[in-house]
Amino acid sequence: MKHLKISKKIKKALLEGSPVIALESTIISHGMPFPQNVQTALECERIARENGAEPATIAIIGGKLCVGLTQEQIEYLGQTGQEVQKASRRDIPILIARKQDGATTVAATMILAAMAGIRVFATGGIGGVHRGAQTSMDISADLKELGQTPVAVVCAGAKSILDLALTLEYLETQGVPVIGYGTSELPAFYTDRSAYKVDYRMDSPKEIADAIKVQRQLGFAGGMLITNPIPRAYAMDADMIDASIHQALQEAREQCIKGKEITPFLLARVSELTGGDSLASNIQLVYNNVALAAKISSAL
Ligand code: PSU
Ligand code: MN
Repeated sequence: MKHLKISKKIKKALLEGSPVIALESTIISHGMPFPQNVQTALECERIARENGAEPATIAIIGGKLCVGLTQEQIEYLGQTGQEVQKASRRDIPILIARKQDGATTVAATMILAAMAGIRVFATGGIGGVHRGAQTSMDISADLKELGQTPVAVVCAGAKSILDLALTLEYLETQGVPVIGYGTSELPAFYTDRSAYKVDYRMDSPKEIADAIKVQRQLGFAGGMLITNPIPRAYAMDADMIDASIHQALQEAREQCIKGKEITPFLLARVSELTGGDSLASNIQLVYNNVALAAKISSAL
């Protein structure tokens, strides 16, 4: 494909059929502050390798769909932060035509991963159905992508800045299986449990890999959502995090923050309101997801 640029290492791993996982870049530019964003992104790559998979961090650089970034490119995205465009499905053709840069969301990263032939992807949290979507219609393009692009996404469940019940309903409509790794309760990102149930509990990377294989054999278009609870030691107190989320949501309403700005705004505010505790948890749950994705990819 003309616009696709796969790094040498990733190309080699894919040709040999060895494990590769995708990593997104909006989490670097918009999901965490500098310099923790760069440190986390580089540590994710190390953890992937330690667990047997080659990491392909994905972004759009100078209009090229880059699968596998250099350390310099990761540092550039981290330092530039929110000045880099947050790129979802709709933005890809425009950024290519204009030869611009874009940090890819879960949706856009899935698209580029699928183009390259990567089937497993690790992130922190996915976008979902926002609270109040009944009137705002704010439903992340990540969910529709999960219904149409064959990549399994490992995340820590959905944050309660979202409406978890509506997010699960939407995924059901899109035909996306929601798997709980070692749990039958949907993890809620900062906490390892919620009042909601996943569709299926699976207890080993092999069991998940087998389900992915069957999904491919059937030729189904969509992916799968694997929810991996944050390790207990890093989980936050549910009441304390909920209070911060409520306050951040209130401020977003007062300041009329909407569209693609809302998720980065809420993440940053919750981190400030928890004195950085939520950022520390966020980093740890991402590491945990990268390790699981690498094991699933190896089992494939
Ligand atoms: N949730 C997080 N961290 C993130 C994001 C979500 O905890 O960095 C990012 C991901 O890139 C996700 C995007 O794909 O936000 C969703 O944005 P939106 O809600 O605008 O679709
Ligand atoms: Mn949105």
